[in-house]
Amino acid sequence: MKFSTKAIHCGEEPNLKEGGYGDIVTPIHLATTFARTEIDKPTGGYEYARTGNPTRKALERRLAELENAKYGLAFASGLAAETTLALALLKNGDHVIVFEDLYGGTRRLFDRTLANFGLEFSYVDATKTENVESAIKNNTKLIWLETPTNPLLKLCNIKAISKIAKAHNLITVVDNTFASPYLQNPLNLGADIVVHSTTKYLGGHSDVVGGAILVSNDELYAKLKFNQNAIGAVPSPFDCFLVLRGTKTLALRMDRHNYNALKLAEYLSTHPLVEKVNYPGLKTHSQHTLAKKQMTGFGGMLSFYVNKKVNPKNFLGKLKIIALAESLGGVESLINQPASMTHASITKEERDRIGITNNLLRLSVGIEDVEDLKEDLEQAFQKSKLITC
Ligand code: P1T
Repeated sequence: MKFSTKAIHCGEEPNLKEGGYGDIVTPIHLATTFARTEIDKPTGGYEYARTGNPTRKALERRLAELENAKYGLAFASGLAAETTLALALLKNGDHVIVFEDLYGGTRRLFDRTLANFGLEFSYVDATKTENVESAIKNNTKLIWLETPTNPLLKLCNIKAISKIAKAHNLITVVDNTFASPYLQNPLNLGADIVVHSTTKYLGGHSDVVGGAILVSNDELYAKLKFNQNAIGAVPSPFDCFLVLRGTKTLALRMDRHNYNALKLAEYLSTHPLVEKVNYPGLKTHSQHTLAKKQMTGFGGMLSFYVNKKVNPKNFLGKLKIIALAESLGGVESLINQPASMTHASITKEERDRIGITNNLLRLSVGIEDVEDLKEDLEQAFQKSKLITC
């Protein structure tokens, strides 16, 4: 079955058997508990809704299919998924190698919460595979990658890094939120685990917060599944329904996100008020060849540095269609200043070192008419241009 068909049908086949209603969409099962006729025979396999419920099961099966995984696990947020993963697979004294450019909230979770439990994190520039290999220590257990990264749209070579990880018996995790499973499937490239913030492209409409873990290894799954229930950071049935609904149009939406983002990246890259554009679809992107190899499209996210002739704060205030807001991956275009918003929890020194400066703006390109988006950006540039004599 091809992606678009799987995205509509997998996980919610209508129940046409005796007693079923043939619902074409999965019902929102609100029951917190499930009655049984005998003590050791849960009806339909469900006992208590934190442990599992039919709406969540439908979502978990669908997400697993979309990532070519054997198993799917849904969570209350992307960070809930990440926390559960870390607590399930790591213990006091373990070391994790992390791609240094990544969502600020993930870094905050690692440095300010999980580090208190004796986990050690090293941040490396994983655009160069050899940097990952040379960071491996005796206590390294896991490699954490985001690709493309948030907010600089850098890539790392999933296949090459996963190969190194396997040789050292390490687990490779890829946060695939920016690409979505439509554009990239890390498990096919050798990664062990995929993480998603389903709040973004999978939900797609900025109306639900959620997360997911996709995995094929039985042993890793057993630990993750146990901790999904033990920790309990699970999504509500209504939230599962919203993400399930979102996935049905993922392929259509991503095609438009790709198209619009490339158009805007091209427009911005020749703009006299723009210093640099980060978008893997541009031929000038230093990893364009890798992007073509490991992705089937370049996605809806881009970031750019405005030059000294524009005050970024004024520019953001002049936009009319594109909303100034955190988050990404919805049908509507959103813009943000990572240094003061999504990545504010990283120290200024570290932000400057990585390249997250005040003139960096991140654009989540929506699926509106791209001409309207271009006009919106242009009028904001003109109104925020500093007049120099
Ligand atoms: O917000 P939440 O569903 O908990 O997901 C966290 C998360 C994980 N991974 C990536 C790559 C992310 O971008 C995020 C959340 N990011 C934003 C809210 C943002 O505006 O970048």
